[in-house]
Amino acid sequence: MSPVLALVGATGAVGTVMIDIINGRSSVPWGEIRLIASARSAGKKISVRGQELTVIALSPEAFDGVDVAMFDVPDEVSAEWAPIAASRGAVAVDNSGAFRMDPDVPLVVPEVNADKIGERPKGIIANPNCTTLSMMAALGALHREFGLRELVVASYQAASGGGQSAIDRLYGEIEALAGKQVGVRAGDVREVLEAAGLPVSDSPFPAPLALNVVPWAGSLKEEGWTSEELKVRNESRKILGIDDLKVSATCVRVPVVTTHSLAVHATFEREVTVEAAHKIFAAQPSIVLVDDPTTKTFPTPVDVVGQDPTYVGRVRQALDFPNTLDFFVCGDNLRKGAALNTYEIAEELANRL
Ligand code: 11C
Repeated sequence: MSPVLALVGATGAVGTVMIDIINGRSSVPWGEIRLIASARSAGKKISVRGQELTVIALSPEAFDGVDVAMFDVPDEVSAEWAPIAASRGAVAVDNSGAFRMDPDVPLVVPEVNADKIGERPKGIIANPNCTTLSMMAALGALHREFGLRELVVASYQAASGGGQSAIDRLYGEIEALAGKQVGVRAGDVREVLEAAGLPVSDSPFPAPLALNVVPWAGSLKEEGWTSEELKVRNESRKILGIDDLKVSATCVRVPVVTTHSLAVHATFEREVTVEAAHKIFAAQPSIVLVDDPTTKTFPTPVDVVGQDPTYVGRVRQALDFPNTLDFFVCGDNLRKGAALNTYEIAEELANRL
């Protein structure tokens, strides 16, 4: 019998992208797709692969008969409900941060560590944070060839990583500032935003995002690091299976709607060349190499948004570090960074059932 797939959080931002991804597949292995959301959204009708499906309310019984349950919900909802889904016989594939660092929960990027999918004593598999995920296909491929030792990254994160309210805030700021000659004196952007009823105190970001960059993502953790920076460090180590990988990350929010970018400085055990890296990137189906410095061809978020692959460019051998490559990656944080990777894990599970 064909397996049953459940999508928890079907009406949320990532859930909506998930349905888009399912609708875009040429074929799917599922005999039934069940849409689950909060009681508030229950009863809503959503078209999935030509069928009008009714969203049902989250309850233990909603998981009966489900083989794979994908969770696109906040951490606390996953923490409570993924174990319930697992206890009802489903494999929970969770896109929240609730289980990522649990030693009994694999953290999976299929093209890097699909072998971990079978090791799931709790019946839960975690999907990484979108910032970490955006560089994993590239780093996994390079690591297999050259042995990764050290990673220094700066992220350029889109507003949508903060959810719909963060997207709305960016659009609101852009509208308030449009046509004004601002950004020329310290404080002038804040003044215009305040006059437009958009004080920074009401923003999901700790500073204006439009016409600006904001070196902060997530919450404050020990010694001045943010949660996002620590996720990049801890999750990279776990996915790549390098416990002692040296990592230093600075996470920055930029006025982009969707698609995270990262400037990566990666040091390997063995000497690397741009030519060898190009070959490795070109051979990886989930990577698109866009790299011609002579024509100033490189990936940028506006050209990558809405697409599945990770885009890689600006590949350079670091001048003063023979074993180090510098490169730039862009990945849609709602697709491969969230919904797509979760769905790829679910499909991999379906193949193994
Ligand atoms: C952001 N990366 O851009 C975050 C959003 O751990 O799944 C995803 C948070 C997470 O703000």
